[in-house]
Amino acid sequence: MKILKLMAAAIVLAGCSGQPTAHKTAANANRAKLNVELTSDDNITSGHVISLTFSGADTTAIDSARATIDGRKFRFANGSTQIEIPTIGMPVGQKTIRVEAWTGNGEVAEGRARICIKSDIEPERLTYKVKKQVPHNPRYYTQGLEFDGDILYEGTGLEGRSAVYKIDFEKQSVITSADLANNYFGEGVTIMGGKLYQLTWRSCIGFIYNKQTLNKLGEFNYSTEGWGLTNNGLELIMSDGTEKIQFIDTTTLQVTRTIEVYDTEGPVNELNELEFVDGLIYANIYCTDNIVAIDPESGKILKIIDMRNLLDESKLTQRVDVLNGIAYQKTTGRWFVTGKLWPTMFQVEFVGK
Ligand SMILES: [Ca+2]
Repeated sequence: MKILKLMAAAIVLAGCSGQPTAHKTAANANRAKLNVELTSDDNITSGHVISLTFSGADTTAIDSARATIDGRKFRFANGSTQIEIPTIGMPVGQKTIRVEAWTGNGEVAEGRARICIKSDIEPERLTYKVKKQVPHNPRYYTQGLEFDGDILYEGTGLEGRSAVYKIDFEKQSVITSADLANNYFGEGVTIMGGKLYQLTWRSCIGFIYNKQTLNKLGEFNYSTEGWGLTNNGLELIMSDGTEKIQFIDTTTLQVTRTIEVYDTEGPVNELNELEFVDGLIYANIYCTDNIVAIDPESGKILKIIDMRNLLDESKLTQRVDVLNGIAYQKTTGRWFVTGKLWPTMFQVEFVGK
């Protein structure tokens, strides 16, 4: 009978433990280990090829082997312990490559390697022009900003001051609002299917409201911090302060997939307030003047918009915090940007540098 040498060794070792009947089961549960070695760099650019080889098994006993990355499977040529895996079409980010090898009797050996894929796209560099300035309540610690027709919804943070506001944008008047309990720090908001969803920062809980009345309809949970929120009409799209963006099914309220956001240098973290426009996720990056546009499939950054000097702080008498809040009004094609405690909301146009 053909058998992997390491598998045989595992069974022999198990035999020394004095539990003969459990040998096979234990060996199968703890698969024999393959050493997987990258022969290409472990930090590569999207589009390049991952090369790897494995060892640690009797290769003459192996009937077939495959590598799995991001759920995609690549079969090794018969008898080969080397493979080249194209990365075209793969999302960027940290990946685990799993290699499995089978013998004729179905026994398996397994090993893993880690790799990081960076973006191959040099982002378009943009800046802005201010078209108009409108007042913004300087008491609002803006964490979520989104239009629904003529209505602007704004979610605010800080413990004891967190709320969500439904605002008649033209009249600049609050139609209704809902306060969060004092122990919650409000974060991103988004409107989908007649409901408003709101995140909290570190409480791992989100709230669901009727968008008309702001009466609370329910809650949902997540395992990370909550930062920005938007949606693509099908799923909620959420940032958590890292380079990751999670997609949440609104029926099950479970995370369905996650992307990692990278530029050509590496991961871009602290993605904060979000806006989904024309198939791209826009995110302002915490404590910077940058808004980035992200491909929601690959995680690659396609545009970087430099928002430096948007708010002239020299004339301000009150304290302000960082830029946070992007809202695109679909009905008029207007972009608005503001910040935490800013007295002004800016209608802007993004232009080439
Ligand atoms: Ca937004």
